[in-house]
Amino acid sequence: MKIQESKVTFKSGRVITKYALTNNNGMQVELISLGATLTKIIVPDAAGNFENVILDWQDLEVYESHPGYFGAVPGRTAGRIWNGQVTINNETYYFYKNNNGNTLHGGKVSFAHRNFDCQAVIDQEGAKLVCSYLSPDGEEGYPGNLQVKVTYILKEDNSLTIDYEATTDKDTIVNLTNHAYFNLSGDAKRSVLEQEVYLNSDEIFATDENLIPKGTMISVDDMPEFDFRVPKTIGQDINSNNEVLRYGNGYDHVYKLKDKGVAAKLFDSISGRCMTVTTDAPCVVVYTMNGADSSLMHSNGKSSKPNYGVCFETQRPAIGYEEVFKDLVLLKKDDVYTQTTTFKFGIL
Ligand code: G6D
Repeated sequence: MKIQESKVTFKSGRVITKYALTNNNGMQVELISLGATLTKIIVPDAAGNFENVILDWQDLEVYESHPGYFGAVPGRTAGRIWNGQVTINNETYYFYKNNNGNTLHGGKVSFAHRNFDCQAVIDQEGAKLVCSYLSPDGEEGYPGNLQVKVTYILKEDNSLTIDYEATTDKDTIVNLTNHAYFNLSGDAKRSVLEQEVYLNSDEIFATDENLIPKGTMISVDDMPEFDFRVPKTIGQDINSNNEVLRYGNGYDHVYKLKDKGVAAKLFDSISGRCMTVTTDAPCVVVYTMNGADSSLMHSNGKSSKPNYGVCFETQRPAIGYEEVFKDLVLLKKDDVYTQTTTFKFGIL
């Protein structure tokens, strides 16, 4: 195991730190302290070619404010909050409305755009990066001083585990995830439309046209476009005229997981790469990058294009109409929020 680190100073004067964690098989994970962001995951294909399997930006300064949250930890609450407000203990808190009159991924300045304090260490578990951030009471409208810790662990079995932990001194809401855009072709040489997905889920949260949960569920038996219980390519149904699919202009929906353990799998038959996602989170948002800013360049030298990445954002549900599901993202004073997710890479 090896860890390298270096400082980068942005034009804004902001100083961030870059990290590269490498295991003894040659798998490499690169991160930056800004947003506790994953910038590269480099794994071999069936022919032994080591290539990056997540989308990252050529210019690191794009990460300072990009609304795609590439590889970052959005927060204080990943996902959406209906009408940008929540009532806790009879007090109503108001958040910045940055998405169709609702709040998305923590509001105006998400955790994705905050610089974390990171410590690198190698121990018996693997190569670790422990990223901490103290979100002050009232930041982005949220109550409570929230101490956040996100730990990335690269292991010798070619897996990357992300452990999330948060504590607060006042009842608040919290919902953390990682917003990496995966593409197993390697250096995003192809779109993800021909890559296959498996999901351990029978139902999605029903939403309105702005992807706000309504409080009910939809069985994938009734909407087979969303059924990934048998692996199928992302492109098979993505352009169907299903109304719910069109709300997201593709997949951008919260799946309720059947149980803890394997949540999802991603396969690329051309490169031979595969990835297994396991989590103790109750849900996963599958997002197929349904829009892109073509003026921006990924590190492969190509401009950003839709459907060149797929996200598996393991998390709790969003807060929907009339604050439905808010109890599932509540964190009481003196309780501890935890979530752990592992991405394990292999060859078909
Ligand atoms: C879009 O609706 C999607 C979100 O789900 C996603 O997280 C974001 O882009 C990056 O707003």
